[in-house]
Amino acid sequence: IDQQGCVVWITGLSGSGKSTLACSLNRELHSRGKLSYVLDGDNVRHGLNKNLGFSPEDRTENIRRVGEVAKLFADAGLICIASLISPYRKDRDACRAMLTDDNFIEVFMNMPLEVCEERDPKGLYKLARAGKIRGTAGFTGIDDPYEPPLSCEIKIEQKNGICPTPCEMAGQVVSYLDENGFL
Ligand code: GGZ
Repeated sequence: IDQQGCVVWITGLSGSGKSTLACSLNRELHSRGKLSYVLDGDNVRHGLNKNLGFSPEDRTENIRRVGEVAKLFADAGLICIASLISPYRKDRDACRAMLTDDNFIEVFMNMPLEVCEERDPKGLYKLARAGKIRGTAGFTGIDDPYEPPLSCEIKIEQKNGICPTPCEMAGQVVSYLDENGFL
């Protein structure tokens, strides 16, 4: 195999476009004949992490487990795309520390809360604003913190108030991977 594995770690608020980017990027990589695999928070929480909720401790454990699995994929030579809110900086940094620094590519979905809340694909922000999210944990961005990266490899953001398309977002990551010898 001549493929150098890595982890593309996508972090950001609910509704910021993480899963959309992950899916678009995965498809683009496959079309280029590259092996990749998506670990999405929402999916992983149905299986591997079904015993975890949204308390700070559970989010930390969620990120830790996904980081370990992502590392295994990268060791196997795949491009592993992890898309989770991963709200706490120390948890993302711990995942970075599991890998060779160059092999951890942090992608920050720098979308304003208002944009994410306006999209509200699952109606969760509305529930959160109404104080109707089950359990004791807060909802990220509303009553639970999101700590943006201090330095990240890639930032996805609006230009002149316009959000990039899934294709443009994937293109940005593909360019980075290409320039850094992962393709
Ligand atoms: C944040 C929540 C919560 C709370 C349910 N806070 O946008 P979604 O709906 O489809 O994806 C979100 C998902 C977050 O899972 P992660 O594993 O990515 O989170 S973390 O990294 O913080 O562990 C959201 C939904 O679950 N969801 N309750 N209280 N998001």
